[in-house]
Amino acid sequence: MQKEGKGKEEILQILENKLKGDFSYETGYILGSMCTTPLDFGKEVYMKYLDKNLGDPGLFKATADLENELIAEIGELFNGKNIIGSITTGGSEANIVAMRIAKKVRPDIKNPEIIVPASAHMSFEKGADLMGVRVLKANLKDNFELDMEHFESLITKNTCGVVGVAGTTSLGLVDPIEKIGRLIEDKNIFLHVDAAFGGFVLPFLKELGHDIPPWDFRVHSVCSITADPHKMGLGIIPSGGFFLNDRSILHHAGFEIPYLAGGGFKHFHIVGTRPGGTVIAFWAIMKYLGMEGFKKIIKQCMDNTNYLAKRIAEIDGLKVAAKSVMNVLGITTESGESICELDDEFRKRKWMLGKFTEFNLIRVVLMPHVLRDHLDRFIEDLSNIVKKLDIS
Ligand code: 0PR
Repeated sequence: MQKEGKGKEEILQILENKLKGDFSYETGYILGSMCTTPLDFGKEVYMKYLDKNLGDPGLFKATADLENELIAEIGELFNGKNIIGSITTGGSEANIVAMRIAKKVRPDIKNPEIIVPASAHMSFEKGADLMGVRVLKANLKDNFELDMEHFESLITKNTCGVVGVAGTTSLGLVDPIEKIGRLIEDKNIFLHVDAAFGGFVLPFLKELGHDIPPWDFRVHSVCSITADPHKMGLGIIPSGGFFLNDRSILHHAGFEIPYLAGGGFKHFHIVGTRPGGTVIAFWAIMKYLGMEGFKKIIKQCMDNTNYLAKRIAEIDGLKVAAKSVMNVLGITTESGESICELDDEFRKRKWMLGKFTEFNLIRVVLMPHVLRDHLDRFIEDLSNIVKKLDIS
């Protein structure tokens, strides 16, 4: 560390230079990210309240109340009643919290197992590693749908939890949550839905008239949901969400910090100190956009998704991996040839996409920062790459 402090202008200039290597959303090159730039109004609100610490709800009781109000409102959006939960650092933390609860509510199981679809996010493996739970993966069929027979065959007396994904990381597909619910009925098994991405897409798609099978608390057996503000909620990075339908679980499985907030306050968080600013910002974003605001954003994203799908269909040698349900699109080769070289070529041209080698697809996420103009540039490059690599 240097002895004397530098001037603000100088520091800002140094930072500007040092951070030049980062990609920025507005260029359109970030085409495979599930995050986007937060809504401007959200940033404004966040800046105003960034010193609030929800790790100590004794000091910031009003912010804690606001968080509960926000959770309840989102819970209603997910067709639940009296939903509790918290804004987390992201979907990974929310999924790990869910896994911990699934294990905790079944102390009778000595070797607990949680069944997840093969498409489930890495966070379930992290959780398994951290808490000594085995994660069993249910196969997908050739069309990327969950193989329900295989899923069912994995359920045993060791199963403490099952997971369905509403908006898979690779393709944005939605698992048949009702069917999963039926498999575990009356079995005292915890059902968690990972809607980290889809949580702030599906309710608005439904309002836009899309046929969306029940995936949320409308499905009786669903116990908890992950849904992230920092993905399609346009919230501050990082902010995820965990939503639970049974308050009584908090009393016997919540952590208690006896010296804080006068004691008696229980929570599920993994972290201690927690931002209040991200919570307040998302409360404000929801008030500001309302149902109509979110619908408009999702419609634009879906229009772009359909546009890209149409343009891909025009290119010989390539196809979409599956019909998009939401604003995620997989590109694969018609012949089954590997997409790895394709991804390398994209990266050389600065297009940042997601490469899923296990499914042989490249993921495009049509986030709100992606514009038609970016897509036209992308398609032009794509056509040239296909020619160069002689994909047919
Ligand atoms: N569940 C699902 C279905 C997800 O897709 C993700 C992350 C998570 C949980 C975990 O969420 P957090 O990353 O908030 O903990 N999905 C993105 C992905 O893996 C995360 C991401 C976001 C990656 C932005 C890159 C990026 O630029 O693609």
